Amino acid sequence: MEEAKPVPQVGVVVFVLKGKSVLLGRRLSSIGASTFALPGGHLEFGESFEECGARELKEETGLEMGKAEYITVTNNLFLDQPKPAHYVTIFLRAALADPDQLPQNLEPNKCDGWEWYEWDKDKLPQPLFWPLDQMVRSGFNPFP
Ligand code: 8DG
Ligand code: MG
Ligand code: MG
Repeated sequence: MEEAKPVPQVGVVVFVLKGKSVLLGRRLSSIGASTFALPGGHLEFGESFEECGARELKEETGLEMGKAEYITVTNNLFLDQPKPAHYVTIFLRAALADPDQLPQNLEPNKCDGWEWYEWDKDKLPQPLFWPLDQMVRSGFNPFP
């Protein structure tokens, strides 16, 4: 049987803000393996961006998302991958429902672990997942 023609997918990712820091984890998934990225995943049928962000954050870190808002969208081509991909990625920023809650690594096959990193281009971990790296290089700041 012929393989289905690839189509763009929608990713929703969350800048979880705590003080001056954001939550990042080193990816183990094939796209962007070993680079630091935000929690997030695929928008499911019928979900709002906020519902998706909250669900992915909970599934991946156990954290309860607090108040969230849309900040930007990017068009990301991963055409040089063994399985080429195209993501329209929605970025949210959110606070934690409980600022004292600690992140857990609930999907250890997909992520090396979650840590808070100060949003300062010289203090962020390297290498960043390239969509995030591009945003940092362009001077993007997720804080309101
Ligand atoms: P799921 O099965 O839980 O829905 O998916 P996932 O395994 O959690 O998906 P993901 O790769 O973490 O996220 C989906 C896509 O979103 C990812 O392949 C590419 C895009 N994406 C970006 N930037 C970022 C980012 O900073 N973090 C994450 N997690 N995904 C990102 O363009
Ligand atoms: Mg996920
Ligand atoms: Mg994910």
